[in-house]
This record gives sequence, structure tokens and C-alpha cells, in this order.
Amino acid sequence: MNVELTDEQKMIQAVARDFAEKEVRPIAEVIDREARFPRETVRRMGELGLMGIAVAEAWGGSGGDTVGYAVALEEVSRACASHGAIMSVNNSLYCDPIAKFGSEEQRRRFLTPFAAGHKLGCFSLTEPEAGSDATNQSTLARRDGDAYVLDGRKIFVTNGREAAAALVFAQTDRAKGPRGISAFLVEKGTPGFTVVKTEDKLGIRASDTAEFLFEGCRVPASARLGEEGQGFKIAMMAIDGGRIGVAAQAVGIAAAAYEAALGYARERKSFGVPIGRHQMVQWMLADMATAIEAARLLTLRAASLKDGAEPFGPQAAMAKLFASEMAMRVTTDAVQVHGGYGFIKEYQVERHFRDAKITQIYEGTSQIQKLVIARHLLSGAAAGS
Ligand code: COS
Repeated sequence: MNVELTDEQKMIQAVARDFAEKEVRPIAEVIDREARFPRETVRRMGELGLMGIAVAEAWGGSGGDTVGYAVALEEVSRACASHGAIMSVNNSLYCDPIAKFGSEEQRRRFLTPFAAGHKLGCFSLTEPEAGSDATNQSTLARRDGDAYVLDGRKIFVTNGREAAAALVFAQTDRAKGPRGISAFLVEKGTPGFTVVKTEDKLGIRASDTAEFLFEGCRVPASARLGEEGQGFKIAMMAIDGGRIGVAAQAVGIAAAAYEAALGYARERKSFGVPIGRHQMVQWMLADMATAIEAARLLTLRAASLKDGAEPFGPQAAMAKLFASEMAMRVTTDAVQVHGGYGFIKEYQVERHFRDAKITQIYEGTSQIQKLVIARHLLSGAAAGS
């Protein structure tokens, strides 16, 4: 594996860093406080080519790769984790499966404007009784002539309120279990599809997390993505890629907290010297920097496997597991380095600490990542393969 970024990857990283520092960081605190979706800067992410980084230019994307996506997402998340979540869902969970499984017509309508950032997409798998147990879908899609009729409730949909279309999973044949789940592209405004509520959250507060209700929602058969019964595999493949994105978000959040702690350790004095001169603070800083570097390398390794069209699911799970646990530890220690000031809202580490938590939960909890990794190991594959 080459650990050097290519010129193209460096370029997208620089674009993302410049945008994040100049346009996102200045608003991060206020949009978090007000739980306000940042429409203007999300539009700018589209203009800069950040909403469909690995999508081909012919389909509205930037024609980049997963490594470029991961480094850009780290930069955006370092400034604001909410922007990172919005960007990640549109790139990995919405655009990627449509690029892979969509027909020509579906790509034209449901991919091009979304990869170009003119419209926002979302991914709707989770239900009240189907979180980690994602195969336990209750939402039904009943075939009716040349249409399907969707009925059910979906929760925790990132981008759900703002999105123009949703990739929705539903049972087309309950008797077949996971092989009876299919995927559908459903536009907002389709009768019978309503956003019933948005959540008030601990972290990533400026991103929108919605609940959907489908009541007799009729979509044409041409709205089905992939074959009937292929939906669960489409969902799992999308989430495998999404986990690289969550790992990159976690690295970005941790890096922001670490940089704040490092700066504070240089300035804040106790016992007559900057606290960075105390070994116990040095210990924390050294552990933070090392763990961030390790998580970043795991993330880029999973991304480069995906780019090489090699199996990458277990590596994505390892990267997501390690990076999210690391982000929680690093942000906790960053608050600790700040002492009482870390606990108040004036200092940014409090926000990073709250934002880190979701990375251990969404797109598969840490416990699910361990299950995915262990199943892979027990199937006889070598740990590093
Ligand atoms: N890629 C492709 N196919 C996959 C897959 C993957 N990564 N993981 C599972 N599948 C397939 C399996 O091969 C199986 O298909 P076949 O019956 O044709 O062989 C089918 O999906 C069901 O898989 P499995 O039997 O492993 O299902 P389980 O219920 O035992 O476990 C887990 C599935 C727990 C791994 C899955 O439900 C999961 O990842 N849960 C977490 C969901 C999640 O991340 N939710 C967040 C939503 S996005 S915010």
C-alpha cells in the first residue's frame, strides 16, 4: 500500500481544508447551538465537488476515488461533524449504490443532480424494530401491477427532512427473510410519503435526522433499485463503504479535539509552567496523536482496498470500530486537558466530545463491527486480508 497521496487526492484534500477552515469552522458553533441545517454551506460543498467525490464526472460527480473522499471528509469533519455526516450520507450511502446498481434512467434522474450537489439524498433502512438487526424489516412494498405500494415507518434518517429523494428498503417477500428485501428510490412529494418528525440530538446537531411514514405510497416498478430481493445486499454493500466515511469523520473529530488540547497545553499554566510541561498531560497528548495516526492509516487502507476493487468490508469495519472508539477516547481526554473549561460551551472540545459519540453508533454500532470482523476471521480469512 502506498501511503503517499496522489496529486489529485492532495488537491481534493486542499480544497476541502480551505473550504472547511474559511466557511465551515466559523459557523460550526452557532449551527450546533441552534440545531440549524447549514443549507448554504451544503450548497457550497456541491459547488466544490464534495458531494459525489468518487462518482464519475459523466454522472455529476468529481471522478475521484475513495481515498480522496476519505481525506476530504476528514477535513470537513475536523471543522464540523454535522457537515461531515451530511456529506458522508450523500456520497456513500446514497450516490454510491445508485452508481453501482442504478439503470441508465435511474442514474440520470437520481444520481446526477445529487452527485453534483444540486439535490440531497438519504438512506432509509432503520426502523423502530430494525436497528442492529437490520434484516428485521417491517416496511412492506406490495407489488400492484406496474407499481409497488409502500407501507411502514422508518427512523433515524440522516438528511431525511432536507433530502429530495430517499433510498428506501422494504420487504417485497417476507417469507424469504433478508432475500425478500428490495430497494426503492422514492422522491419527496410522492403521495403517502411524509416526514413525521425530526430528532433533537446530543451531537451532530446541525445535521437533520428524520422519521418517515409510508402510507399507501405508490411508486412505479421502475423505482426499484436492482433486482427484487437484492435490497439487503445493496444496503450492506453501501454501509460497508459508509463505514469508511464514518471512520474518516471520527478521525476528523478527534484531530480537532487533539489540536485544541495541544494549543491549550501550550498556553494554560499550572504550578508555574505551561501544563504541556507536565508529564501526565504529555502522556495524554502522545496517546492522542498516536491513536489518530493509527486510525487514519486503517481508514486509508480500507479506502485503498475499495479503490482497488478488492474485498474491503472487514477492513472498513476495523477502521470504523477503531476510529470511533479512538474518537471517543481522544475527545474525552481533550476535555480532561482543558479541565473545567473543557466542560463549558465556550470551548470547542465540548462539541467534539458530543459529536464523537454517534460514530460508535451509526452505520453499525461498535458491537456490530466486532461481529462483522469476528465472522470474517472465523470464516477462515487471515486477519489482514
Ligand atoms: N455485503 C454483501 N452482502 C452481505 C453483507 C455485506 N457486507 N453482509 C451480509 N450480507 C448478506 C449475506 O450474505 C446474506 O445473504 P445470503 O442469505 O444471500 O447469503 C444476507 O446479507 C443476510 O446476512 P446475515 O445472514 O449475515 O444477516 P444477519 O442478520 O445475521 O447479520 C448484520 C447482518 C448484523 C451484519 C447486519 O444486519 C448489520 O450490519 N447490521 C447493522 C446495520 C447497520 O449498520 N445499521 C445502520 C443503518 S445505516 S445509519
